[in-house]
Amino acid sequence: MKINKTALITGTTGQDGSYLSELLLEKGYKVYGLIRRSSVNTTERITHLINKSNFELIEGDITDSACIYELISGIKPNEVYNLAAMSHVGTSFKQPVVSCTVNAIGPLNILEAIRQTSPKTKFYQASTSELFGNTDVVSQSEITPMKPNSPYAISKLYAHQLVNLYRNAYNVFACAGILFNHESPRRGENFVTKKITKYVAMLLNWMDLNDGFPTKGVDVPPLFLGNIGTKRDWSHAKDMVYGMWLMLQYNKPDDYVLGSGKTHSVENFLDIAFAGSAGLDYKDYVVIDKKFYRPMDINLLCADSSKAKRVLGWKPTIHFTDMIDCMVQDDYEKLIKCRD
Ligand code: NAP
Ligand code: F7E
Repeated sequence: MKINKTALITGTTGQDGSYLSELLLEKGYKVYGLIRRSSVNTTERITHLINKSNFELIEGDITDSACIYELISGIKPNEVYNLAAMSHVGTSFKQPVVSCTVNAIGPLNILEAIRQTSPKTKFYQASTSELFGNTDVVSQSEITPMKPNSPYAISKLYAHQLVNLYRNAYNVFACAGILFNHESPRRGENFVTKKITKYVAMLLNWMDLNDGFPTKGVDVPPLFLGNIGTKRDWSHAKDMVYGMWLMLQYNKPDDYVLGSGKTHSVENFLDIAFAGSAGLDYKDYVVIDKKFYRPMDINLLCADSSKAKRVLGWKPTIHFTDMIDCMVQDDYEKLIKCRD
């Protein structure tokens, strides 16, 4: 396949980075994936890409300005997608300095390297619906006032504002995708959706191997969760990475909200995963544990993606319940493989 563009993806080993790498490789890009040094293997989500000729992993860390400067001035990629982050909101309350360094200084390092050494490089920043905080606006769009209420969101607001600054002051083609929650079988283990689908898969596996239904605390441990009353706008990560790519293909840089426009509580998610996939009542298995509550949380998020639809032609294609089904199914298949 003819290679027509080069892209650098930070956060390649993460959920979105793995899907975006796949998408860009399919489109004929040469993809450079930034990977940070680790004492354990972090390439589980991209194992299937590692031997592809157009895919190259480069060791580095976005908090290291020297490393990022050398990388961007050396490759001068057509596009940079900054997906690297300390992405867990709950953890950001416990590690505020790390969250700030990675999520705010990281993108600053990248934008400065672009400005100084590769000004034609297009830049995508992973902004977030967390920027809105607890808002009175029913459906949040690009013009909704931002009231971030976690160290994660505050660090992301800094990066979001940088995108605006570099676009207006230096003419860098910089876009921010204000993405609402998105999930997939590749979702990180300590996000609420993945905790739930993994647990349901474990119950299904138990039922395959035993007669009847498992009893909490006897046959299986409970599922410990925090605040299940909050509401989120959930989409599939595959739809979202396509939207990221569309933003950088449009003829002018801008910010876009991406989300489904539908909101569900964590309790709804639980209901569908337990009843829909296993015919079980989540109340028989879930224990609320204050340990998973946050000092501040967002009660309700719901996207207004009409701009992305109108300008980019973007819309989500994977339905909420189908996404839950495929997450449970994937977790279940992983357990079946372990049986032999
Ligand atoms: P994720 O699965 O947690 O992936 C984060 C990635 O960042 C991992 O590859 C991680 O590497 C890497 N990383 C962390 N610190 C780094 C550093 N200092 N230098 C280089 N790489 C570093 O996150 P995700 O769900 O794919 O989300 C992608 C981006 O979108 C994040 O910026 C997130 O904040 C944002 N976002 C996500 C959502 C969502 O619902 N998923 C919604 C809105 C915005 P390791 O593998 O080594 O940990
Ligand atoms: O929490 C509640 C929790 O951690 C969702 C990130 O990708 O999306 C994500 O952030 C809700 C919250 O995602 C547990 O309190 C209850 O109200 O899955 P989450 P998040 O905080 O919405 C945004 C858009 C991002 O940008 C982030 O990077 O579920 N909840 N019980 C729980 N949450 C977790 N993690 N664990 C629980 O046991």
